[in-house]
This record gives sequence, C-alpha cells and structure tokens, in this order.
Amino acid sequence: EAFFKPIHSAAPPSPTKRHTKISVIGAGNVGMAIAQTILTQDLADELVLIDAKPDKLRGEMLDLQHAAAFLPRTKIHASVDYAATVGSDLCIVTAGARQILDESRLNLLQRNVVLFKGIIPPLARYSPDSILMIVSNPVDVLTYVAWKLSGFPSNRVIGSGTNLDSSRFRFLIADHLDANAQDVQAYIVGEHGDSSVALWSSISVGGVPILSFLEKQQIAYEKQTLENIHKEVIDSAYEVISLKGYTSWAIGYSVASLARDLLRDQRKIHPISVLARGFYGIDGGDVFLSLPAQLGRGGVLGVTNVHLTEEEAHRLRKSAKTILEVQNQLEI
Ligand code: 6V0
Repeated sequence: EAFFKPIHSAAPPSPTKRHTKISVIGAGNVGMAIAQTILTQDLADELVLIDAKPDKLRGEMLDLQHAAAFLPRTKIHASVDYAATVGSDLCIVTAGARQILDESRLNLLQRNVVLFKGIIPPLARYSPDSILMIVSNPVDVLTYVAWKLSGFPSNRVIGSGTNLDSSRFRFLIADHLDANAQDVQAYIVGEHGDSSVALWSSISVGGVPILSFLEKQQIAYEKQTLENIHKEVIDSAYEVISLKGYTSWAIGYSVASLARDLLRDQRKIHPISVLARGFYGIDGGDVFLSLPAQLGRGGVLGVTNVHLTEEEAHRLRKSAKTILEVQNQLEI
C-alpha cells in the first residue's frame, strides 16, 4: 500500500512551474562551495555533481543529502557519467588540474584544455539549450575554449570573471568607509587576475560618485587609498590561498548570485567574462574578458555602455591583448 493515499481531486502540477536543474562539474573546494550556496538559497529543484573521483563525489553527495532536513527540497545526484546532467538549465564548470611544482601557467592551461575536451562536448550534447558558466582558471581563456568546444552562441557561454574581484573591491571600499558593501557600486573589469581594471570613474556609494566627491573636498591622499584598495583586491586571492590553501566561500556566493540572476531572469548587471570583441575598441581577435553585462534567462542580454576614461579604455585593451597572447599559443 502506498504511504500517501492519493487525493484524486488534486489539481495536476501547474504547467507554468518550471523545473530548474543545475549541474556542477568538479566537486572540489570551489564546486562544493557553489553547490552548498545553491542549496541554501533554494535556486534549483535538481542539483547534479560530476567529478572524476567517484569516492570523493559520493561522499560529498551523501554529506549534502544528510542536510535535507534543514534545507529547501532539492534532488541531489552525483555521477562520473555526464548522462546525469541531461536537460540542465545551467552547467557550472569548476573542474581543473592542480598546478604541479615549477609548472608554468601556460602548461597548466594546456592541461586544462585537455580536461575541457572531455567535459564541454558531453555537457553541450546532453544540455544543448543550457547556459555554460566557467569558473576554472585561467577563467577568461577557458571560457573562450568552452565557447569553441561547445559550439554554443556566445550569449550562453559565460565566465565568472571579475564578479568576485568586484565583490572584494566593494567589501574593501565599504570597510574603509564603514558602509554596507551592498550600497557600494564599483566594477572591476578586464582579465580576472593581475591585469584587471578598476573603473574609478563609475564608483558610487549610495548614489554619490566617489571621485568627484573626493575631488571637491580635495582629499588627494584618498585617491592613493583607492589605488591601494585595487592592489589589495589583486593580491587577495594569493593571500587567501597562501593562508588557507584555496578560496571557496566568496566564489561560492558570487557564482550563486550569477545563477539566481540568470535562471530567475533578474536582468541584473554583473561584471562577468563575455565575448568582448567590438566593445570599447577591443579588436584583434575573439577574446573573453569581463565587462558589465546584463544577465537574464537567455544568458547575456547586453553589455552596459559605461563611460570609460581614456586611461581605463587603454588598460582594458591591454588586458585583452594579454589574454589574446596566451590564447594564440594554445592548441584546441
Ligand atoms: P580542487 O579542489 O582541486 O577541485 C577540482 C576538482 O576537479 C577535483 O575534485 C577534481 O577531481 C576535479 N576534476 C579534475 N579533472 C576532472 C575531470 N576531467 N572531470 C571532472 N572533474 C575533474 O580545486 P578548487 O575547487 O579549489 O578550484 C577549482 C578551479 O576553480 C581552479 O581552476 C581554480 O583556479 C578555480 N577558481 C576560480 C575562481 C574564479 O574566480 N574564477 C576562484 C577560485 C578558484
């Protein structure tokens, strides 16, 4: 006998209620932080974890499933087989090779390209309408690689990019002013990493543009403080990694916020890695780097037309050139 006696008059499920499925590839520190944030924020009906190590994968799945009594209901699966990802709305790729002692960044990248050849084509085949979000580093080049390997239109291939750098920036500005980071509007664009570009001219706190405020008050030294804050952002990933071995919580929240705004069609603007050719005078090839982009259910809806100073635009194009130089050395 069935545990629940059916109520025959119950209405069938509403056809307008969508079932949301998210797959996370790579159940390491970053993948699991993303998975747990997705669960606590009730972003998916179904969550699939994929990794190459079956024991670790099953352990992580069970550990999350055991929290079911405290969480919104989400069906959690885990598999080494990509068939489990079928029909995903969003595929988040965090799988990556670990850097070997004395290995060059280019060599590490080439090894990740080999991994991506085994990851991206099956994801694209099982979920041809999904949005692909790349988190593995170097994120900008790997987003380009994923775009090439998937054959998807560029609006459905996104790199988490400088969304994280920007939230670090907002935190540090807020901390400096003793304000709430959510009131700070500040973007870091360009490459996720050393050549990232802070858009000083568009920083505002509670709607007040910071630079012109400081200039009016002639607080020249404060500009130096802001430069130092950007330097601190660049150094912060290295600092966290040197202290705890990896970064996880902030990237988990950062990616979950992208997932929410994409899947719930929030039309919010995030600095994320997009195909940037043609924007802000970027030319010379197909390059992915972060620009403030509007996100919705279809993926990237557009790129915001922020006013850049000549220096900012110059730095952005330099960032694009740095990425293209690496890209041109790759075998895909
Ligand atoms: P990790 O803890 O080593 O996890 C990587 C996981 O990938 C492991 O569980 C591996 O078993 C798995 N894996 C390896 N190869 C495959 C494969 N072929 N198929 C499936 N799974 C595989 O690393 P961690 O989680 O700390 O970092 C993951 C990646 O995210 C790295 O490339 C980081 O550099 C990158 N990050 C990117 C950030 C960003 O802002 N874009 C931020 C933080 C980390």
